[in-house]
Amino acid sequence: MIPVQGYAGQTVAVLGLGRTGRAAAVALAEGGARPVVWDDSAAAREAADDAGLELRDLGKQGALDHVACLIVSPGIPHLYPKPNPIIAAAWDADVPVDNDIGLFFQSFATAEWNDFDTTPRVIAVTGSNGKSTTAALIHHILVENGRPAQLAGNIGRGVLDIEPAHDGEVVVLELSSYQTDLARSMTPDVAVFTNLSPDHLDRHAGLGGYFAAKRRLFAEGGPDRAVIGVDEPEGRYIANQLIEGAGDDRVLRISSGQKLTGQGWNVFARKGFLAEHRKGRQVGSIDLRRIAGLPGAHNHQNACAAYAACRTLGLGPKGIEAAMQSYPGLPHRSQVVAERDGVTFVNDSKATNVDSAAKALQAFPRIRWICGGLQKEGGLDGLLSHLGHVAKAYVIGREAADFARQLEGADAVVCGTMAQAVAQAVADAEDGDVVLLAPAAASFDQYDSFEKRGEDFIAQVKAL
Ligand code: UMA
Ligand code: ADP
Repeated sequence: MIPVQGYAGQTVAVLGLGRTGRAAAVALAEGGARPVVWDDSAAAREAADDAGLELRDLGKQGALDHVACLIVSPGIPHLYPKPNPIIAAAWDADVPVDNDIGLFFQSFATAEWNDFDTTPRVIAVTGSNGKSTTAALIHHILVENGRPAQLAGNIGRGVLDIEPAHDGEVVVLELSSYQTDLARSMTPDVAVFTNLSPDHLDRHAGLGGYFAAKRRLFAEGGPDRAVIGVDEPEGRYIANQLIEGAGDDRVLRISSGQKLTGQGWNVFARKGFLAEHRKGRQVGSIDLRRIAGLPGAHNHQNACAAYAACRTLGLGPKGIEAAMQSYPGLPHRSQVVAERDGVTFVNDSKATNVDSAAKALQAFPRIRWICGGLQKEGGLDGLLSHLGHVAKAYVIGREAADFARQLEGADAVVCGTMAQAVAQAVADAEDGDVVLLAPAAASFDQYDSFEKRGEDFIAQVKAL
């Protein structure tokens, strides 16, 4: 774990006791602070008590007196849709509010680094979609090329839970908008922005608030190198804000689909080929079509982002390509789970929003599409122009009928449950079809998480 620096001898309050809060409390204590912790769930409080953490009801009058800082978990909405009462009390009492990401950046570098030959680096990845894939791919490429590396953040491991850095180590962090929104310090060496599409709008009071939260990663002091997806205007805006003039290679632009012709440092994928151009000349290329773990144009965008981030650390194109060949993929993202009688079953349960599902629908030629669940704001209109490869949609979820009704132009059948959807899709499937779970919705109407939904899909497929 990373002992937190800067709070020795002081009381620090921790709100939320999931993976983030528990790791933060332990790391604060290790750094000499006195953590006092709270969670709105009685079960979480009991578990913390059992683990020897000091509970304090942070909602009580005076609970924040003499508290140096309040550390908040990402799953707790602080401002929208309405202010959290404990966090609002901290604002009123002038208690600084921070999160584990802020603590990480203020604590990562230590005096030991003076003896290192190579300073440890941090690569932070944000964006609406492809964060986990890009972060995991960067980590895989580094490890395969003999560079010590650790992976943490939104991908599932609290950032303070990692080991202190070794000589030359690279820490790869996936950061969500919930995390970048609150962190008081964010100083990665390399920051990556994959893309932007609407998500988590209620939490950020709309797309502008959501983008502003992500953009903070590039504003706080600015990374040494920025890898920016420029397929949306928001990415082009960030890239422009960072450059000091044409050809400034502190910014690496990436694209899936566009040929980037500028004088700077560009990495783009077109028709399955990745190309790296620097100062107008091609310096590297990869045939991505042969890389099984990264199917579809959306994964080619992730490949460009990971390639670019690794190039900033001096890795060569050949070593990067070899590592991509062995990238195993992440569960629930374009995950091939079975092949049977010429039909391929793909679990993309993490496609929880319209944009990610639309990308999955373009990755395969003929699709039996299992979709539906708890719809996000904005409706399904963004999907309608991407239904060309869909032979039939099999809709699950409590509001399956409403979901199916919105899929104008598609042959859609209301199934309700995963078991029924898989059974019907299999009954209809022909040689060469892909049965794809890409729900375009959250899972919480029927499951605890997208992982549980994906596991149910796999179980139904295995049971065939
Ligand atoms: N809680 C309260 N009050 C509230 C809300 C929650 O006390 O109003 C408590 C809950 O009772 C619970 C704790 O807070 O005990 C949970 O905190 P949390 O939701 O922040 O969960 P963690 O376990 O700390 O996990 C978080 C991220 N969760 C969220 O952002 C919702 C994990 O990302 C991340 O992997 C982990 O930190 C380590 O960094 C998950 C996620 O869903 C995968 N992320 C979103 C996404 O990818 O779309 C952003
Ligand atoms: P994140 O961590 O940002 O949610 P993941 O890598 O976990 O991203 O992928 C989530 C879903 O988004 C996947 O199921 C896939 O369908 C889709 N996806 C992956 N990469 C991209 C991308 N670059 N653009 C759009 N959608 C993507």
